[in-house]
Amino acid sequence: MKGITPVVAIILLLLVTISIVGFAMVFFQRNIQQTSLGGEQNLQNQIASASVIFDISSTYQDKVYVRNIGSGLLSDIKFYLNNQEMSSSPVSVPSGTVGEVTVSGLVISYNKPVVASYSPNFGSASLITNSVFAPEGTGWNNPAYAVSLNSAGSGTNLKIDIGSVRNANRVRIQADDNDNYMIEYSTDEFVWLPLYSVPFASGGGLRTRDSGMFVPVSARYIRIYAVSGDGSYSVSELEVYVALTKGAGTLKACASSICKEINLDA
Ligand SMILES: [Ca+2]
Ligand SMILES: [Ca+2]
Repeated sequence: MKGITPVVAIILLLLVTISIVGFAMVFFQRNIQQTSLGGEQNLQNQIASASVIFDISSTYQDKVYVRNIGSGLLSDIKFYLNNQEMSSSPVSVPSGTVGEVTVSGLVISYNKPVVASYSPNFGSASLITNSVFAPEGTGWNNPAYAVSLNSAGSGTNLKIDIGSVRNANRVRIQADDNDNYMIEYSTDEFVWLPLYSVPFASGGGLRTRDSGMFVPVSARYIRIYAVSGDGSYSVSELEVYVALTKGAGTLKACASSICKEINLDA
């Protein structure tokens, strides 16, 4: 083969070598940059988490008190009750202070069995614990959302079994607007005590009423019946909230991958 002289071959070889070395240098440089960036990020994360030191000092009903014993501002905490995440109010606790956080959203009635003491004219009893509220103002007799209470009086009731005795401190109910209902609680299904007298509402159709916080009661069974109104009664949801008191289980708070737990039953 005559085409390529040794000199040209050497030049070609040199060019190939130079370009390989060049590519390799660019490649390694990028990797080194990425590695050092990653290292810096890790270090920053470590410093951030090292400055987050806190503990749960106490709880009351729906309030959690967290003490910031770290050097930085304590924010962005998540709360869990028995590993179920709760929603919570924004937190901003300066170093060396105790901050109050309101937690909510922990409903103990979801998907719990409901027994009707009668045969509903429309809807099914389980609709009141399926965690679905109708759009406000939905027709009172819409069977996709509401179950009828065929008449007034405690004998015509819907009864929820929470499954064990829990500390309830709030109920939220959606029911026909122009009626008064009674919610009662029991530990044994025999002795019933008043929990919340559901007031009349306005606006028409299914409307939500909220008891707000009350002093926790021990309850396993919750029942609702109509007291008075226009004779047309229905309920679409009944939420029972748990209080952060003895019997509630384990409360966990997590911030910057550090978690603290307290056993409320202890
Ligand atoms: Ca519902
Ligand atoms: Ca009504």
